[in-house]
Amino acid sequence: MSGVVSSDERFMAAAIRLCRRNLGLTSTNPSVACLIVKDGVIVGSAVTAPGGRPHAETQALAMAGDAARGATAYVTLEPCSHHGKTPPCADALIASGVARVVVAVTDPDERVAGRGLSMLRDAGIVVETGLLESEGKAALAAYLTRQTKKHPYVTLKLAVSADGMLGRLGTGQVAITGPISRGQVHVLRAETDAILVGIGTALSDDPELTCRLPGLETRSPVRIVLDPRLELPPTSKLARTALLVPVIVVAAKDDKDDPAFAARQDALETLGVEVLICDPRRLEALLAALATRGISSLLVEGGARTAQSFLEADLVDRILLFKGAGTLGKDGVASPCVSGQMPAGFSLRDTARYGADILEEYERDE
Ligand code: AOF
Ligand code: ZN
Repeated sequence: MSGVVSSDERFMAAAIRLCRRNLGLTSTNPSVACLIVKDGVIVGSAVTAPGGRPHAETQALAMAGDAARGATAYVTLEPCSHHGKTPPCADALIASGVARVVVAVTDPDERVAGRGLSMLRDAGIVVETGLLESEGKAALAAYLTRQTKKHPYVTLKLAVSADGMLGRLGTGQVAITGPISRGQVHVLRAETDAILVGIGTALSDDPELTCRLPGLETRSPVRIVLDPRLELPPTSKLARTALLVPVIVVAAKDDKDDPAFAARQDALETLGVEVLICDPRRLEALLAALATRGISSLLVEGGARTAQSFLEADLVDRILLFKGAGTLGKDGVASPCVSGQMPAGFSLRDTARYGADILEEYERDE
């Protein structure tokens, strides 16, 4: 490798970084970024607006104004060609007079799927695609997975002690990682549409599962509890905050003949909790149901049994292993996977150090 980075790569890398800003905010729409560059200077830049519209290109072109004429547009996803809630971005790019469009990833949406690129080419614009494609795909993973597989992109997050434990039986939350790692987990929550735990974790830890970083409090994901027998107490933090940040409890059966079940359901629903009847052992069906509600990314945060069941069902796309420096000893609950012994089919993509902790990021092989 020469080590020389072209200016095209630098601008596309900047666009990919920018598009991450609205991850988790654009509903079923991907968070796309567009830079308009004229004579080496960025004259317009934008990311898909919260809610999904306007799209990135029209905003960046509006910022560039006349300077767009003869410029290059860098877009992380192929510009759209369809008349949806907004007119096609390909038409807006053509009308602006840009000379060249560089794209990272083509759009699998069947209304687009290459048509955006051919509209631009037919109008005489130079079009290049596939620049920093794997980085672009990583940023768009949630959207691409929902579009192509009809289920959310699943990230399994595990905080593991140096002796391979996730926590201690019956002692509630145990600090395994430090404050920098915990901040990173809250960023992850902000970027993700939904977060999921099993009822065991909900009962023992009474977690909130919200994003509590200053300024990002409004970006908490939908909170989901796998709760076959509907045991989540109405007094739990999750139930008590359900009107502020949505909570979905997934129960195995709608047992109308069981008055106790019906009473528990009633109590939770009164608090604003949604009870979704879907057998939690059929995770694939649950993920399909979540995707149809527009959930494109899911963060599985525990505990050991829930992690194990997602791994056994082969439904995990990415594993984030936060490794703490301390040990928990013999009363620990063992993690289903530890560094150096990851499930087959996953490869290490990245590592980072957060204070005394190490994060290892594994991705499912294509
Ligand atoms: C772009 N730029 O910034 C985004 C795009 O429901 P609509 O009309 O907003 O269309 C949604 C589709 O638009 C979505 O599936 C994807 O194909 C594209 N998203 N396209 O040109 C953008 N967010
Ligand atoms: Zn568009």
